[in-house]
Amino acid sequence: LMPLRICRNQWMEGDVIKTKEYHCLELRVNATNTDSFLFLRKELPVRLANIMKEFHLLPEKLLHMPSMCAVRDLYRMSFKDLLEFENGTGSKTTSLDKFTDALIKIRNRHKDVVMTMAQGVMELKEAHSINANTEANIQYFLDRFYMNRISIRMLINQHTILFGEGVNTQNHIGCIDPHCDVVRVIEDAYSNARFLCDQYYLASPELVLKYHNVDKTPVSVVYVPSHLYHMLFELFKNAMRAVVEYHSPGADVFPPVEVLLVMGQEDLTIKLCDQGGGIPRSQMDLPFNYMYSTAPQPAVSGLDTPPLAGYGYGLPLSRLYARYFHGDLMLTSCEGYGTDAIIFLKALSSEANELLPVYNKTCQRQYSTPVQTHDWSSQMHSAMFIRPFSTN
Ligand code: W6P
Repeated sequence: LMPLRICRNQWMEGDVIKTKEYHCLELRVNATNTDSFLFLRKELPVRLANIMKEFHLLPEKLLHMPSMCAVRDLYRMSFKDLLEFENGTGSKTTSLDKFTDALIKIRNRHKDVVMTMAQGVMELKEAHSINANTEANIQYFLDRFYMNRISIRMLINQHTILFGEGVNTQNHIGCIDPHCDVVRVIEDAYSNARFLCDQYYLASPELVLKYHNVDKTPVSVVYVPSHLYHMLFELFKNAMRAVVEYHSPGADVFPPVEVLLVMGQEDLTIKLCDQGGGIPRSQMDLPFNYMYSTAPQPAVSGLDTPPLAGYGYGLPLSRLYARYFHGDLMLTSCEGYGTDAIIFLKALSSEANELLPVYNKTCQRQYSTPVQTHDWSSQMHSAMFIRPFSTN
C-alpha cells in the first residue's frame, strides 16, 4: 500500500503540456519500495531546493544570523546526500537499503530545526530593530519553511515506516490511519494536557465532549493521528491555561472546556470552547505571530519552566498541520468571556491532498511587496473637527 496516492494533473499552457503531481490521502495499492525510491529520490531534492531558493528572498541581515547559517548548512548537506541516489536503476537491494538509511540520517539531522530557526529570529530581534515589512516577510517565510518541512518529514516517515526495519503494527499505513478515531485522539490530547495543567497549577478544567454525526456512527477519518494529536494537545494546553489563570485565585471549580465534534458532508469540525476570559480583538493576530512568540523551550521538564507558559510556535505550527491536508485552524474570541478554537479537516480523503509552498514569481513578489498601508482613516475627521479649514 502506498498511502499518499500520487495524483497527476495535466493541462495546456500554449502548446506545452504541463504536469503537476501531488499526493493525497486516498490509498493506492501495491506501491513497492522501488516505486517509492524512484519517486522520492526526485521529489525530496526538489522540495529541499525550493525552500533553499526562498532563503535568498529574506532580508540579508537575517540570512547572516549564526542559527540561519547552521540550518542552511544542514539543508545543503541533505541535498548533497540525496543527489548520490540521482542515477542508477534502483533495482539493487543494497541501494534501496542505503536510501532508507540515508533518509533516517536526514530526519535525525533536521530534528532540531524548528528550535534553531526560532533562535535565529531571536538573534535578529536582539541585533536589529525590525520594521513591519521585515516582520511580514519573516512570517510569510516561516509559514512556508515549516510547511515544506512538514511535507518532507511526512514523505520520509512514510517511506521508512513502510519499507524500513520493523513491522507495521496497528492497521496504519505508514503514519496514516484509515480509520482515525477522532474521539480517542481528543480524549488522549485532553488527558495529557490535563496532566501538565494539574502538575503546574494543581487544578484543571473538566472536558465536556458533544458530538454530532448525521449517520450516528463513530467519527472516523483518514488522517495522520500524530498531526491531529499535535493540534489538539496545543489547543487544550492554551485553553486550560486561560481558564485556570482567569479564574484564579479563589476558584476551586472551573468552567469546563467544551468540545463539539461534527462530521459534515465536506468538513469535519472540532470546536474547543473555553471560558478563559478571551483575547481582545486588537491582539487576535498575536497567537499566530512567530515574532511575538517565545522560542520553543528544549524538551526538559524542570519545575522552574512552566509547561503551559507563553505562546510557543505551537499554534502557528498546528495551523500548518491543519492546512497541510487542506483543513484550517482558527480562533475567535469574546473578550471578557472566552475563546473558541476551531479545527477544520476535510471529511473526504479524496480532497485531502498536500498543500505545498512553491517557489515562483508570485512568491518572489510577496517578499518585495511592502505591507499594505492604510487607506481608511479616523484621524482626518477629528483633525477637521478640532481645527476646521485651518490654513496654518
Ligand atoms: C485562550 C487563548 C487560546 C489560544 C488557543 C486556544 C484556546 C485559547 N484560549 O484564551
